Amino acid sequence: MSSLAERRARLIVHGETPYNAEPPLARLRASYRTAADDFYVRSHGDLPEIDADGYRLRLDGAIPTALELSLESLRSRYAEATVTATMQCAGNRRADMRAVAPVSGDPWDGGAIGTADWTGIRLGDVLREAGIAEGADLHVAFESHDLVEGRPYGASIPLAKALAPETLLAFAMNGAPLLPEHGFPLRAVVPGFAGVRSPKWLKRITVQDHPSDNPIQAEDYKLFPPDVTAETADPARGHTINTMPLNAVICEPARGARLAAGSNTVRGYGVSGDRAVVRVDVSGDGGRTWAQAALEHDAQAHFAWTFWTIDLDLPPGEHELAVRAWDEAGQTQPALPDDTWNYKGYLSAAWHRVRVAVE
Ligand SMILES: Nc1nc2c(c(=O)[nH]1)N[C@H]1C(S)=C(S)[C@@H](COP(=O)(O)O)O[C@H]1N2
Ligand SMILES: [Mo]
Repeated sequence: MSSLAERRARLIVHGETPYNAEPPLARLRASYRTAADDFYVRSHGDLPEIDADGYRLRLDGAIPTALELSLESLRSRYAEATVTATMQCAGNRRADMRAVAPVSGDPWDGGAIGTADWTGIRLGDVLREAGIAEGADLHVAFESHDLVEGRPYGASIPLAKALAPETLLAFAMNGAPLLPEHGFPLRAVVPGFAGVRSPKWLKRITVQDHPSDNPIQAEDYKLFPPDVTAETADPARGHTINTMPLNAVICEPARGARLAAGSNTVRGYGVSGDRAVVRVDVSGDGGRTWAQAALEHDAQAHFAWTFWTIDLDLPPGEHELAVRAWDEAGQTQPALPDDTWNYKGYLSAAWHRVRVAVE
């Protein structure tokens, strides 16, 4: 395994403590499954180092008997499952929103996203075996080993999503044990939901009748209207971000690239929390005219991104490339980041625009 310092050197680092970094977009687009050392890292506190031998996961709350599971007992008691899914931060593409008006948080470009084969066990298997009352209006709260401002990281998901077959307690990514920064030895993977609901370094899972009261759940990762500011925001009135919206990004060419006149290949990804991406339009003239890109999607992977490619014939001059995806409900993305601006810079999903110079 490479060292964290070596992996860090491959990424665009937004912050050292907490450690936050994303891959360059061309490298992200290089493979449908993102290599673990090219996968963005979003952390709110420290990166805990956990000894796998002494590790225990605790399950408690609204289940008949509390459980303590070692990694070994977890692996032997429940069937192994692998899900190919995209993980994406609710702050992905925040930099575009920051161009409209100031926003809080790291200025992520389009790289706070990645796709992997996640292997683990189904959270639903564990909850059902523990005797969960299916169909009850309950929440599954996670608590982790990292500390955020002195308190363990915590977040929750509704019981229905916890029981869904795609939701995992994962110990491996692309066939290898999780890297320390991605949650070793065990993390939740909640496909289709914002990354914040997939806690890393799991310590405890509690079934309860209310969402987690951890600040990460109760205060952060809420969507507010444009007239709300940091001073006026009432967290109780913000919308909890779970399912991620439709989005698309141009990964190549890079912003500001100098290209030769003629045919140029444009590549990127499209993604949607729980609907299929059915069409991707690409424009060479800032959105006045569009052509359809060829799509590449793993048919088995409902919760994974779609790669797209198109050759555009570009005459000499300055051009603005733009992309917008369409989902199976016939919905598409807003044209401008102004349309969905919010002071936290979440869910930035307007047409992605890249200016290039053609000679
Ligand atoms: N324990 C813990 N889990 C966490 C976080 C964290 O800071 N601590 N960050 C969350 C957020 S906001 C995201 S986007 C994903 C990122 O996962 P990754 O770093 O493996 O890409 O992890 C989530 N799980
Ligand atoms: Mo995130």
